[in-house]
Amino acid sequence: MQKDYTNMWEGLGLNLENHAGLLGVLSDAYKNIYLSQRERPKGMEYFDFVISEIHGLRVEEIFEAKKEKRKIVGTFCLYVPEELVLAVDGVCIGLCAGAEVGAEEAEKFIPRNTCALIKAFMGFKLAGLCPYVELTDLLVGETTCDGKKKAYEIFNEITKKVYVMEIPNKKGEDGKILWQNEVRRFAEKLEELAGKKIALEKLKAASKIVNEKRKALQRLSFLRSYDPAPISGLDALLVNQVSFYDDPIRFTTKVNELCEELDTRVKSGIGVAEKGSPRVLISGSPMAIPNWKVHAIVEGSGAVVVGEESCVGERNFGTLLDDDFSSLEEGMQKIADRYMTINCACFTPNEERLTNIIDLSRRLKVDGIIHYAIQFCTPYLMEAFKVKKVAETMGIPFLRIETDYSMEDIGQLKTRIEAFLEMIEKGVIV
Ligand code: BJ8
Repeated sequence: MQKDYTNMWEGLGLNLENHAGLLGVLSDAYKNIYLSQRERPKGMEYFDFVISEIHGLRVEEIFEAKKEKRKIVGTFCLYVPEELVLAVDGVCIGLCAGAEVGAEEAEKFIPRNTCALIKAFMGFKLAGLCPYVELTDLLVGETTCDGKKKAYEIFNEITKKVYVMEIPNKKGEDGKILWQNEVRRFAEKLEELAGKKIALEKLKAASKIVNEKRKALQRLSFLRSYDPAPISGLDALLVNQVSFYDDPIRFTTKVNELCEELDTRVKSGIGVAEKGSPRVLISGSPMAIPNWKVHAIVEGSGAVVVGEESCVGERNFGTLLDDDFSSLEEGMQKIADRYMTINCACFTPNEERLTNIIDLSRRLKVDGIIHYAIQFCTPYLMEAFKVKKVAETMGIPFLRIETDYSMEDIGQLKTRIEAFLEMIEKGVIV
């Protein structure tokens, strides 16, 4: 029997009717997509529980953290250094949303042809659906794509708590200097917010926590290179999605426990799909909860997703921070360096992303690459053409998908994906 959180949601000013509708849709989708999978690892029970409490237990924990005077920092992008938030005893919550709710509300403030991810974070707030955004003390935006940059101006008018980090467009020396200064400026902002200075020991401890989380996610990613794959792409995607808002220490423990179970499965040759099933890499725009559409179609068609070259995936954990530093200045420098290794399509040039796709395709023994871009996401739509060339050079079949959060195109996507998988099975390169 689940606890009744109505009073808490009401206290946060949520629209109870809209909110009940959202939780109902989410719960149905979860049952249909997740709980119907076969051969799920037992370790996924924790993540099922986290989703069943998506606006419950974790929100309560954050309430408790606030009572202890800890600051809650909401983010929308991988470039925001989590280590710095933890170093002032803050709580870092990723706020991107993957559902088409509140879009109508959002369109009163931003154009219709804005990407679904931006519409969703605006819409969730405007329709009174997100307890997390209400609990935040600071919302951190960033100058990545044009849509986000401009949306944050409007979001600040609505929430009055947006702080924007400037991200350079290029990774040359000037860009790096700009970014180092931005990391220091963000640290100062957090110190001011929390009313405390970042101590070296705190920064080192925070760096270790975040690195351990990355290592656990790397471990999960490596396990997906086995055939048969010991875990479905849907489940691995969920773990990655949860990484953005769960308590980082508990999350790391649970991912490592899951990986231990997967180790055993690998040794016994147990998988979620037949050995030899087509192995797909999804590459492109991020997929926030509950955006499970493409994975569900691919895996429902008999293939297995073995990796996500995405911010909800490899771009989030691919590089560790060098946490061997002995002064605050050195720590800041290393943090800035680590975050500059993220290969977002907002950078030009962004050749490192292509190199990463080649490496991933080899390591995960990929049979096909599906490039996924959210409609109106110009950076990833543009880069899809370069990714296609890379796939062609490697002799890997390639499919480019452009979609949003709606379910209207499911039939059409299913037809295209099934045809693509058939081509993989026949060994045709497109
Ligand atoms: S580091 S991918 S999280 S910016 S989907 S809002 S890019 S139009 S989310 Fe991103 Fe940071 Fe880059 Fe990752 Fe714009 Fe595209 Fe929308 Fe996007």
